[in-house]
Amino acid sequence: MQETAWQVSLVLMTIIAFGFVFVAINSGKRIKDYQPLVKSAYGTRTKLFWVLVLVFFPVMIYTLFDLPYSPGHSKQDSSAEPQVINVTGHSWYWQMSNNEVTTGTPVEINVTSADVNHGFGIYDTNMRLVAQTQAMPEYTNKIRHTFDKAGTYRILCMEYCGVAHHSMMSEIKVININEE
Ligand SMILES: [Cu+2]
Repeated sequence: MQETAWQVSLVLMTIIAFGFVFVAINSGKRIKDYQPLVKSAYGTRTKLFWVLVLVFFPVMIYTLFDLPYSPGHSKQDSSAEPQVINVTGHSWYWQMSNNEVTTGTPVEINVTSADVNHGFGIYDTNMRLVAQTQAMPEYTNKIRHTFDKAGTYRILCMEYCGVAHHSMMSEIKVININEE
């Protein structure tokens, strides 16, 4: 899967590179009378703008209420002593102070980066996003999440950060507190 992603990326990068070369070669040529073309293109652009506004604004409003992860600051969380994981994103791996937590107690995750921006996303066993934040250099973002279900949760990078972005994977093992 990762190999396929890498090969597809390479092919797409090559196509884009050819596109740039094509434009560079043809940029010297002049089209004599392009005024009518400009007029119709501007007309299309205005129409497209309003179509995008009318279609995507309601979609945005509707989907905002149905975020696939919890907002993270629920009241029941605030009293208990949290389990802490400190995370640093590197190109291209996650450095984590701890990979094992238990269900029922909030987990406080402090996320930062050693180099460029990364996206720290936690996915459950069905690959559904449960929590996420940005990993930023010289800044620490905090997320608080209480795991209800035991299992191996996957960490994926959610922000394109370079050629080996797809290999930025890690795991958090969540153990059921009653089985301890
Ligand atoms: Cu990335």
